[in-house]
Amino acid sequence: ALRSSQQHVCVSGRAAASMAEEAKKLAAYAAVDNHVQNNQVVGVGSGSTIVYAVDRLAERVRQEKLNIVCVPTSFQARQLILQHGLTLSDLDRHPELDVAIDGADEVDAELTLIKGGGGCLTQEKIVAGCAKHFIVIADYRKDSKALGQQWKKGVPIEVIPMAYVPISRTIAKRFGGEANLRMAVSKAGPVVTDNSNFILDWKFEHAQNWKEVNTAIKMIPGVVETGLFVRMAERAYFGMEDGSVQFR
Ligand code: ABF
Repeated sequence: ALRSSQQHVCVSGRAAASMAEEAKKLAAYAAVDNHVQNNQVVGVGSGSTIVYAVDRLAERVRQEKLNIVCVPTSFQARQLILQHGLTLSDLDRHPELDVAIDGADEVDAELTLIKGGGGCLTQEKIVAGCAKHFIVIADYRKDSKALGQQWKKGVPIEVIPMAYVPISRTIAKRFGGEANLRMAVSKAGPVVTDNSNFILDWKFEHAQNWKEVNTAIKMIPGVVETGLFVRMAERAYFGMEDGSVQFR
């Protein structure tokens, strides 16, 4: 009996995972098809959902002979752009982007985002901030009424390594909850970002005025950037369990 119930859990776990992958793909394709046009500069986000967006971009470049230039938000994004034979650029050459497309860890009703589960929040925020339109792609599990309902790991905050203890204490004292140093999976040391910094994950206790909190945390000496994206996203596409795509 034990074995059969374990098998059941395993099979339904696999089915859920493949449903989520399909949902990511639906959202990514919808964003690329609705927001990317010929002769554009496109910001390329990080994570697993963006992989489908880059697939679709490459497909459209091949099929429609689109002339587009891509600006990456991470080492991963850079590799994806190169592996797909897309044109790689940077903010020196293209400081203004037509559109940036990226994933998120959670998206609330106002399109406030938690990002940075993958540790690339600073570059992601810079690139999104340089784009005329910032479009989010996600599966149904990221869709939330209020931040913290879906993403339980807290708000990622990139910090200068020497300051992680005082920053963590200041955040807990002023805003409640706790801010913990993100450790590598091996637990041998902290996660180090593409910018050679550390990440704190702030587990907040209750809803906040995210605009104010974001500004206040950024003012703490040693904070590089927060994973709170307030009033930046113009639209979010969600791939749904039933195979549809919703947006807001
Ligand atoms: C990045 O990738 C991050 O800001 C966010 O943490 C994550 C989303 O990843 P996925 O698409 O794998 O859910 O965009």
